[in-house]
Amino acid sequence: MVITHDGKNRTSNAKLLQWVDEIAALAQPERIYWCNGSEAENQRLCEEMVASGTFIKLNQQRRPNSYLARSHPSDVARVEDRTFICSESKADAGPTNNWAPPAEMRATLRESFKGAMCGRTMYVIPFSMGPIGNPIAQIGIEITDSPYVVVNMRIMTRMGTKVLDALGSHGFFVPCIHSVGAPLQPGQKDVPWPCESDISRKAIVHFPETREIWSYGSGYGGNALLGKKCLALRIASAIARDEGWLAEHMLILGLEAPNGEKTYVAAAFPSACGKTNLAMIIPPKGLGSWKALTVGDDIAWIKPGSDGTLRAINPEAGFFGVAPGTSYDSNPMAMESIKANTIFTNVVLTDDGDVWWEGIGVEPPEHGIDWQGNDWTPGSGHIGAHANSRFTAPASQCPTIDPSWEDPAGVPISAFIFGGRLSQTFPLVYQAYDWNHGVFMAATMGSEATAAAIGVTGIRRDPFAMLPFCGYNMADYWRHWIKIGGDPDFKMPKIFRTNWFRKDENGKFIWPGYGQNMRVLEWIIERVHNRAGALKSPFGLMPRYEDMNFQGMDFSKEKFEAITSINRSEILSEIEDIEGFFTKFGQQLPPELAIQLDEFRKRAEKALEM
Ligand code: O2Y
Ligand code: MN
Repeated sequence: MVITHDGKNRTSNAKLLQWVDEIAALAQPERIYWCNGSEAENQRLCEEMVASGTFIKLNQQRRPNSYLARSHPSDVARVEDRTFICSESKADAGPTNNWAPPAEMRATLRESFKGAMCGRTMYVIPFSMGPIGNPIAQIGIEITDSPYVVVNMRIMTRMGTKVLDALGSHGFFVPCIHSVGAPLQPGQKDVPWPCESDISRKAIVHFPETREIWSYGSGYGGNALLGKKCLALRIASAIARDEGWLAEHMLILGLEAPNGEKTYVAAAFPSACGKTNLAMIIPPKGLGSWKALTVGDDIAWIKPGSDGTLRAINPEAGFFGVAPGTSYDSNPMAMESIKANTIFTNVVLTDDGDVWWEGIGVEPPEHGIDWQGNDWTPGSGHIGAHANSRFTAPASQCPTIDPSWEDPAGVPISAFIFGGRLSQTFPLVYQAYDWNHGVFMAATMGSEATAAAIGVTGIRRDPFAMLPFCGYNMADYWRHWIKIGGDPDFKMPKIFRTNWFRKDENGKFIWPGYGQNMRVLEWIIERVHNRAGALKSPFGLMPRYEDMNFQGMDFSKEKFEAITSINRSEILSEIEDIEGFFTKFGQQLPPELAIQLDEFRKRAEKALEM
């Protein structure tokens, strides 16, 4: 076995050295390479991947220093069915996570990893989630046999030798072990995207008690870039519970009013609700000179500061965004962020060496190569870019990145916003009556399911947008939120719910969304600073027409009423549906949430008497 780069000599962390040796003995790589995170290393790996067929170098004039990768068609998204939380007790994983006994899972993983890296290089990636040295940051070490993972991790995290320096000889790190699960026999030719073809052997496994991650069989996204969903959410949520902070699936946005007052909000949405667009929102011209600044687009770590405010950091350093639908209309700042130094995965390659996807806002090329590597034309009868195709780009390239985005002290959060994609029942925006009501609003959020079999309202519940990302029992997670909010030393943010997606009787969206969402944010900010009016409703405190700023926008009172109206039978089905959802959690359900459901019912019944 050949060991290259001096990383091994750069750390005296005995635990790290022993662990790397142990994994190497198990996975049997041909070489071990300690990543230093340098530009030269990155260039070399990219060139090697061009040579091996994993990467296509894009036109350097159009997309400098950018590459396209095409995954295997079986390896295009996170594999939730094969994602496990292996706590000692099944109850600690809860009813919404897959669980397996840790000892049994360890035995399975050892079997899978035995010789899994034969013929490949084993990369050791030291990375930090959060700015290096930040007291909130967590160090992870990912061992992987995928160079694609290395170059993506270099964008998504702070990575390299400087992390080993920060780790020191006794520092704590989260061990993250990853293999694509495709060992090479002597003389066997590699493929551009190696991965385990048997889906039942793929496994993304978290051991929350020992803070370990093992991922086998997939090279894609959250399955393989282990700093993101695995560490920054599943493992970090368990650490946060134990240490009294919050690890959340939230964007962080700074909003500067025309008078210069700055307010930060954190927001959680299930997928397909325009979360990245909101994280990079451009306020509409008619509204006055508001400025919106991005701190993070996906994950927030939130800790009480010494003054009791909740302070948030973005633990990531890059964006791993969905390409389809991203355009200069929907998200100009994302488009600006991906002009260079970007890795694209599963989009269309144009004949002039650039990229294209459905919803990019420019005409499709007459001819291109689709995400599966086949000739493609607009008349081919199928989409060119995979629906989950991605771009990986440095957050620092976002023109509206907040000057405080790497501030070790984090930014003070004044409001939490939760949303969903719901075509009826739910008003545009409402505020929680108090903290526990806000936890209830977030615990019951979700989006409309395509198959209405989910419940009486057809809502697929995604509490706090954390359903696939909570590293422990969801009911205990709710209890943790209730506990944090009950601490008299903390100044708690106000809590809101939004729904941009309500439709009229003709099935048309009533609210235009995108930049106009800033008007909703403005009402939220005015509520935070106790300056805007609101009306009591069964859902919560809602704006009246006159409480929102529609200056420079043609939005009639009738439309406003249509988007905020409350329907008696719909609200009763919602209550019934929540009751069924809560039943899943049995005795573990925090009594505070049962009380909130009761209060909701009482408010609705009172409104129905009218
Ligand atoms: O498909 C994947 O592997 C990634 S999923 C993802 C990526 C970036 C941000 N959010 C998500 C998500 O599923 O919430
Ligand atoms: Mn996400």
